[in-house]
Amino acid sequence: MALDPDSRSSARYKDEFLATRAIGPQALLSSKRFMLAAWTALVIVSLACLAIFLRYTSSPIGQIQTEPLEGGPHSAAVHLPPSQPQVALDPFGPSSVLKGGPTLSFRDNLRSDVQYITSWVSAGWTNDVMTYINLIYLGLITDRVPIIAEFIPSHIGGHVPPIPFGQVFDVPRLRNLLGTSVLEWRDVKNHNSTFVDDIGCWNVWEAVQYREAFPRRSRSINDLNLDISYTKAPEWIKMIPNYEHDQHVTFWSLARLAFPTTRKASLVPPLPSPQHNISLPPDQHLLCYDYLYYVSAHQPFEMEYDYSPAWRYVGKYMHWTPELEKLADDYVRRAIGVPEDGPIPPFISIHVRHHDFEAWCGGIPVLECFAPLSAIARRVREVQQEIQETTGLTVNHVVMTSDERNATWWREVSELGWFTPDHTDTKALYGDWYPVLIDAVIQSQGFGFVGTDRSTMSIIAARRVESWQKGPNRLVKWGSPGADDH
Ligand SMILES: Nc1nc2c(ncn2[C@@H]2O[C@H](COP(=O)(O)OP(=O)(O)OP(=O)(O)O)[C@@H](O)[C@H]2O)c(=O)[nH]1
Ligand SMILES: *[C@@H]1O[C@H](CO)[C@@H](O)[C@H](O)[C@H]1NC(C)=O
Ligand SMILES: *[C@@H]1O[C@H](CO)[C@@H](O)[C@H](O)[C@H]1NC(C)=O
Ligand SMILES: *[C@@H]1O[C@H](CO)[C@@H](O)[C@H](O)[C@H]1NC(C)=O
Repeated sequence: MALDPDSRSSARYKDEFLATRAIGPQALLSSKRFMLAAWTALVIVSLACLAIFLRYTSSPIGQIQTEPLEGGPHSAAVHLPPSQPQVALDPFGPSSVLKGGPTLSFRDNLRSDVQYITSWVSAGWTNDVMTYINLIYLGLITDRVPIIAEFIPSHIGGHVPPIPFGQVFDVPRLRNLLGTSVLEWRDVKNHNSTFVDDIGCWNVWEAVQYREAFPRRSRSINDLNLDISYTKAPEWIKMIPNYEHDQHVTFWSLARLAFPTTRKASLVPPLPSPQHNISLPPDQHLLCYDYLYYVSAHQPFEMEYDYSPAWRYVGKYMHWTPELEKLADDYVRRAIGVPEDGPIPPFISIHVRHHDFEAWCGGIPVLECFAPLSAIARRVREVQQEIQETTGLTVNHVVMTSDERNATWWREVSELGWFTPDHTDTKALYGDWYPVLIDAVIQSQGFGFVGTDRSTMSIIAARRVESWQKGPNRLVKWGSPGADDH
C-alpha cells in the first residue's frame, strides 16, 4: 500500500540522463582518457568473443540458454552470429526445460539437470500479480525456472474458476524478454490429475508475523493436489526484526535458503504434511516457499518505487496476451465511439478505487472520505499538461475505470466528458474475471494515468504506463475532505 508515491516522480528519468552523460563526447577529449577508452574497448571486445565462445561450448547449470527474440535484462551482451540456425518461436518454452507434456505427478516431468522454484497466491488479483512477479524475480537470482500457478478468484467470487496465468499474461513473450524459461503449473502437472504429490517447502509466513501459527494458506495448494510438509524458515529472514507491524523479507534472505550452505544450517524438524502425515525437508529440485507477496529488495512495499528490481527485471516484461489486449481495445473503441478497427486516439486512463476501501475511512462518510471528481479532474489536467510539455501532444480523451457502483456517480463522470467501458454484458460474454482484466489493460494503455493512492491496482497501472507508454501519473490522495488539495 502506497506510503509516499510522489517521491518517485522527479527521479523517474534519472537513469536515462546518467546513461547519456556517461558516453558523452567530453569523455574522449584528453588523450590519456582516449587511450583508456581504447583499451577498455579492446577488453570489452575480447570478453564478448570469449562469452560467445563459452556460450556455445558449455551449458550452465540449471537453465538451458538460447538467444531471446527481443532484448531482455540478460540479453544485452551477446548476439547470435548470423550463421547460427534460426531459433524457434519460443526457445525457452516448456519443451526446453521439461521432459514432455503435463504428467499425473509433477515429479515425472522434472528434468534432473534443471532446478525449479514455485510458490502460491493468497490475496486479491493485483497482489497476486505482484506475488508472481516476485516469484519470477527470485527464480532469476537463484537460477531456477519458476513454475506459476493460476490466479485465484479471491475478490471475484468463490464460485468462479481460477484463471491460468497464461490466459492473462503473454508467457512466451515474457520468456523471450527475460531470456530464460518461465513455466505454468499446467505445463508441468496435468490440470485434471488427482494424484497427490508430496513435497517439502519453506514456511516463510510464521517467521515474519506473529498472529497466525501456521504456514500461509492458499487454495492453489488444493487445486494442484499437493501435500506439503513445511519447514519454518529462520527468524533472521525478517526484514525488520521483531517488528509486528510489517511482514516483509528480502529477496536475498530467501535466496540464501536456496543454496546448500544456508539451507543445511537452517533445517529444523518439519511440520508433517496434512494428508499423508509425511515429514520432508525443503525440496532441492523444486524449491518452494509458502508466500512471496511480502518480499522486497530493500524496503517494504517496494513495487511503487522507481528502483524496484522486481518491477525493472520482471514486471515490466509481463505484457498482456494479444487476445486480452485486442478485447480491451474493442471496449475502448466502443466507449469513445471509434468505428471497429479504427485508430484509437491517445487517452488519459483513470482508476478510481472505491467500494471496500470504505473500510479505511474510519467513520468519515464516503462522500467526504473518497476524493471528489473535481480533485480527480485537477490531477487529469496536471497529467495532460505534463504530456503537453514533454511531448507536445494534446491528449483530450479520458477513460475512467472504477469499482464504483453508484449510478449517479457514473453519470457525473460522463458529464465531465469522460468515457467508460460498458461492462453490462462482459461477465455473461467472457466470464467473471473479465471486467477487472479489461479495466487493468485499459489503465495500462493511457498516455498518462491518474489513480487512487494506496491501491495496488493503481500502483501497478502507474508503473505500466511509465514503462510501456513513457507516460506520467498522479495518485489521488483520499481519506478526509480536501485530502488531495495541493
Ligand atoms: N472492473 C473493475 N473492478 C475493479 C476495479 N478496481 C477494483 N476492482 C474490483 O475490486 C477488486 C479488488 O482489487 P484486487 O486487485 O483484487 O485487490 P488488491 O490486490 O487488494 O488491490 P487493491 O485493493 O487495489 O490494493 C478486483 O478484483 C475487482 O473485482 C476496476 O477499476 N474495474
Ligand atoms: C480435463 O478434463 C476435461 C473434461 O474431461 C477435458 O476437456 C480437458 O481436456 C482435460 N484437460 C487435460 C489437460 O487433460
Ligand atoms: C503421524 O506420524 C507420526 C510419526 O510417523 C505418528 O507418531 C503419528 O501418530 C501420525 N499421526 C497421524 C494422525 O497419523
Ligand atoms: C451516489 O453518488 C451521489 C453523487 O456522487 C451521491 O450524492 C449519493 O449520495 C450517492 N449514493 C449513495 C447511495 O451513496
